[in-house]
Order: sequence, then C-alpha cells, then structure tokens
Amino acid sequence: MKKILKDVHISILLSIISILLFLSFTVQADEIDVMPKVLFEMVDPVGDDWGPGYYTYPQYKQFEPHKGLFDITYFSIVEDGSDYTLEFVFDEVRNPWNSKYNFSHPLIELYFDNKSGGSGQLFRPGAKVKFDQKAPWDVMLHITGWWVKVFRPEDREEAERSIWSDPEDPFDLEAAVVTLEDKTIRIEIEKSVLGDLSDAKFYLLVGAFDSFGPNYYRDVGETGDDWIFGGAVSSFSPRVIDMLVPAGQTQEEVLNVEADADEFATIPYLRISMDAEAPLIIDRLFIWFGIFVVGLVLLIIVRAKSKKDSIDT
Ligand SMILES: [Ca+2]
Ligand SMILES: [Ca+2]
Repeated sequence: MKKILKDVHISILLSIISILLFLSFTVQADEIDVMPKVLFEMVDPVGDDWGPGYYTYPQYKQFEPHKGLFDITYFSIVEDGSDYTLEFVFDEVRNPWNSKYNFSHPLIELYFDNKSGGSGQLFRPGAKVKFDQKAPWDVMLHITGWWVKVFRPEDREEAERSIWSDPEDPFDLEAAVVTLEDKTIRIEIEKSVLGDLSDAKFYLLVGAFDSFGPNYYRDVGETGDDWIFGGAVSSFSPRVIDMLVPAGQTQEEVLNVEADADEFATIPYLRISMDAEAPLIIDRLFIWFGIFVVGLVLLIIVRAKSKKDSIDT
C-alpha cells in the first residue's frame, strides 16, 4: 500500500513537472509571436533632400519652407502580429493640397526582394535610377498622401491602364492604415500583402509627388522653377530627392551622374536581417534549459528518495 502511494506521488510530481515544462515552452513561444519585433531601423541624415547634393527646391510658396519636405530622417519596419508597421519620419511635413493622409509632398517607393526571381527594372521609370541586379524586386509599395498602392512586376501592363482617380483601382491598398503623428507617417499593412520580410533586401526612394509628373515624380530640370527642381546635369539625372543607402556609401555619390552619362545611376540595396533577434532567442533557450535542468534534478532526487525508502522498508 505504502509503495503504491509513493508511486502515485512520483506520478503526480512527474505530471506537474511536465505541465510546467510545457507551459514554459508555450508561454515563451507566445511571447515571441506577440511581441512587436523591429526587423529594420535606420536613421538618415537631416538636410540631404537634394538628390546628388546639388538639386534646388521648386520655388513656389507651396514648397515653403523650401527644405525638409522630402527629407526622410528615420525609417523602420516592425513586425506586429499579422501586420508590418512601416514608419517614415520626415524633417518637415505640410499639407497645402489637403491630401487624404495629411501629407502633400513626398512620394515614397519601397521595393522588396523577398523571393527568388523578380525584376531588375523600376516598376515605372519615373525615378530614373536602376537597381543592383543582385537584388531583383518582387513586390513594391507606391505611397503618396492620397494612396498606398502595391504592385508586382507582372502588374506593369494593367497599372498603365489605371489612373489615379479610379475608384476601382485594383492596386489601391485600401486596407492599409495610414496615420500621421507629428512628422511620422505610419503605415500598417497585413503581412500577407508583402510576404515574409524577415530576410528581405529592399530599396527606399523618396521623390516629390506631382500628380502631372512622369509616373507621379516631380521633374528635375537643369534650372529649377516654381514647380520643378533644378540641378539636372543630364537626361539621366535621377528624380530621387532623398533615399537610404547602406553604410559605407553616400547618397551623393550614388545619385551622381556625369554630364556625359549614358545610363542611369545604380542604387544599392539595404538588407533586413534577423541577426539582432538572435540574442533574445538564445536568452530564452537558456531559460528553457534552466527549467529543464531544475526539473531533471528534482526528478533524480525524488527517484533516489523513493528508492532509499523502499530499501528502508
Ligand atoms: Ca534625409
Ligand atoms: Ca538620405
């Protein structure tokens, strides 16, 4: 009878340890899933909304204060449950043309390479740059104060047919939640729209929105005027006003073309890497391992004690 009771105790103890172990695994795993994860963040210099370093602002009063309106200073991608949240901070945000999302000036294009294959060309040529052929893109976001659109390389032909005021535009991502808080534009997009970004490469271009401009980019001429930028040296001069570049390179070098250029400037990609998350996961592995060891030691003690008791009786 005493032996049966001891066996029951051991079984109960084993069950409790198993449940604790199980809970510790599931709780930790849930936390990892639920906690927002910063996949990428980067600051960009203030005062570089000048393309290759020498573009001049359009002069009309709706571009006052003639600085900062296209100057991205921070960008991040956060994975939060089933969404990605993109944050773009600008040095100055104004809305003289009463856009839907409360910012009138920047046109943002984000190209992601997160699959094999893809396109090495701009979706539409407005930006006048070319991509690093090592990172062909698979999905891109085209963002203005009036819309967030998502395109894939195979959408080119159909996109040509759609116009910006089309209420039935199939590329308009109406489900995207766009908010402006001070000078931060925040966009929440369902992960499934973009696909997995945890190991993606990407390009981020900032132009100036112009509803009549080439592919909505405000033009850059040799000399600027009320409505266009000045400073182009060739027909290959980019219409990119600010951008992110990887460490070791400068935007001014990347976007510069010479007067006798015969091709567009090649822009480098940035990489999203989950390396920063590794220490967190390793920490948790240590916690799990610790719990496992404690459980194992308890089990050995109980076993030894029960063995000793049975010898004693
Ligand atoms: Ca900047
Ligand atoms: Ca920049």
